[in-house]
Amino acid sequence: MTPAAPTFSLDLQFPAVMGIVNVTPDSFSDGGRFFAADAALEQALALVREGASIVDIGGESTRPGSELVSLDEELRRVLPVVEALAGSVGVPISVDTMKAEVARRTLAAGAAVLNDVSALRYDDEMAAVVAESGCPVCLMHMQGMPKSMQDDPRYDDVVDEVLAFLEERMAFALARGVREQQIMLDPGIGFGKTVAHNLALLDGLGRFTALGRPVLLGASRKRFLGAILGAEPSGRTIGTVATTVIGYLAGAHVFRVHDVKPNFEALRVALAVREGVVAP
Ligand code: 7PJ
Repeated sequence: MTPAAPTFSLDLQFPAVMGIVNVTPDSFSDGGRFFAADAALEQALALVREGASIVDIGGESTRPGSELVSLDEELRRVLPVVEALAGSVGVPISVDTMKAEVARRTLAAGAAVLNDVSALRYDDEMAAVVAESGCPVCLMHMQGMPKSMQDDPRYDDVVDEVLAFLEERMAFALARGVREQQIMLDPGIGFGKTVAHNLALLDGLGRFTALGRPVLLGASRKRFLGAILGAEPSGRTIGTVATTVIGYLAGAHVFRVHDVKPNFEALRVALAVREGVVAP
């Protein structure tokens, strides 16, 4: 079967800021799912005003120690939000999911990018959904699964091993009919990694561009920043901006962040320096 034409291709203006839209159970606590979808829409529009050129919607927490949610629950969280955003948010909608059925249903509702933190390993049908839809997909490295991945992560050489993993997942995707142009790659900061592993990956990020595909960096407010700064998540914004600039200079393309405005401003300054791009 010939894959459908992609609704959105990866020839984004790089660097791109991907704004995180949280769809957590808490957002449902005061007023039901309609209001949750409404609040998510407001949040997404605000992120786009601040400079996001993709928004990422996730209904299953993949934070360390978290339990996976059922298909029904994930759909209940994510689908109304994608429906509310599609056609009104003005930028491509990415869905952070490991489940083929969530991918299918949200793509049908107007999502345009899949962000699979399992890199097509969790659900056997995910590769076929990606191949048939033709949509961009992010393949991310994770050692273990969220529930236990921080228990005792070990590597001989974290950069070598994460690179080899992403090469293998890319080959797997291609063998299942995904086209190379659909693929983005992500070292998976915080996913089965100690502070030292995360720092080594950030320091070695330049090596990931050798894989020939856009690199996505997701370091926003993560625990290794707390370990360096002694700060709670809300106090990790400037630390996150530092990772964005480091990532940009190392050749990363997409920056998945909570705080769009400061990260976007830092990227504009970095872009002015490196590319001479000056625009208000
Ligand atoms: C990432 C993600 C990441 C990609 C999360 C959090 C945890 N997807 N989803 N990369 N992190 N591609 O935001 O703290 O780093 S959820």
